[in-house]
Amino acid sequence: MNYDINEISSHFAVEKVIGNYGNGHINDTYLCDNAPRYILQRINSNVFKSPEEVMENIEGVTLHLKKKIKDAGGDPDRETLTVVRTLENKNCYKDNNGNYFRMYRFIENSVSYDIAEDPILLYYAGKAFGRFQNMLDDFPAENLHETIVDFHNTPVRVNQLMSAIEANKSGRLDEVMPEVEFAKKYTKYTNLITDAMDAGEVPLRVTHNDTKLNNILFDEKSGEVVCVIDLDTVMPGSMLYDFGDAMRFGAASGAEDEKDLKKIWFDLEKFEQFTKGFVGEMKDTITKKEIELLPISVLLMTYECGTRFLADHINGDEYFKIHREGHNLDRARTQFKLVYDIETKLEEMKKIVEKYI
Ligand code: ADP
Ligand code: GN1
Ligand code: MG
Repeated sequence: MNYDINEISSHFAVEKVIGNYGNGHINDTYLCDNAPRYILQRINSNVFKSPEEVMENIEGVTLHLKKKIKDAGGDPDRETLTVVRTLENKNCYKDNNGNYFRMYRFIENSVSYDIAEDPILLYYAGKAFGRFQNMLDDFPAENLHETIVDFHNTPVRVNQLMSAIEANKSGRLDEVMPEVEFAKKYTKYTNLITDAMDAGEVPLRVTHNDTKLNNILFDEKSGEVVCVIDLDTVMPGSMLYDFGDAMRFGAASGAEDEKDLKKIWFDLEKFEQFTKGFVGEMKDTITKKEIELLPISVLLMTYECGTRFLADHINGDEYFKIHREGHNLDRARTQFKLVYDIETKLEEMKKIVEKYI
């Protein structure tokens, strides 16, 4: 760490940084325990090559959302993020070592979940991500920077895995041959979403692109959704990315890094709850092709995430934060176990989708 976080927070006129916060895999997140409280983050510039563009997107998107929330009679300070500007009136602070920092108001009386014990949380999450897309359906997509190019382009992600295998930078390839074989076996699905998008059958929308359950804050008391957070990857994309990625994480029976794979399967009850919430919100604009691809999008986004974890393990853990040896490999294994299970449940998933259309 080549910065003093207390010195950094002084550029936002905020004191008392009390330490790391949350379970994100990308940014360094700190809590500032003032009254009011704040979240201070170092933006991961290995992942986001242009942090200024990330912040331009976030300011544009949150201003748009605040207006929509206000018009609907909601609380714009609680139902979306609020960027705190620096003393120099900038949306982030760049230090002399090239680190970028930003600050948000802390959303009080809220919790985020890594696993949903109660499937009803998935219903609220589905509604929230559907509503999020709806509120952005008139946001000018041409104003958005592509913060990570080809973020959910599954064929590109598979190619990145193949390059990692070829380079074998960490020398770990020999130990992961079963996972590599699994990844290769499933390439038959790789192009399904990108082909439908290229053919104009699946529309480009403004999407969140990182719809993990822990990127939603729930009200501590009522259990309902307060706010969708982690807006770094809001970009033009497909609704299928948001649906599939949310289910990859939210409908898993266990943690993303669970070592005991017997505890990992795809939970259809959670899938049903989320589908009910999401499709309910999106029913006015969802297309026939999107409906058809909803179940397979879950398999694809889970497969894609598995290939990313596996590639990162083979590359020597350059991208995702890890907290133990083999962490990315454990994550890849849960994703592949889920892919295997989802494949057997596609027909049932189709029936569930049809119920809510
Ligand atoms: P990452 O990109 O690393 O996942 P996030 O922006 O998702 O970073 O933040 C990490 C965690 O910090 C979130 O999962 C959430 O628990 C917490 N968090 C982030 N922003 C806020 C906020 N404004 N108010 C309360 N908690 C927050
Ligand atoms: C990362 O930032 P976080 O932890 O919410 C990643 C997602 C992955 C996810 C896997 C910018 O999400 O794409 O699906 O980890 N975000 C980025 O848990 O790469
Ligand atoms: Mg996050």
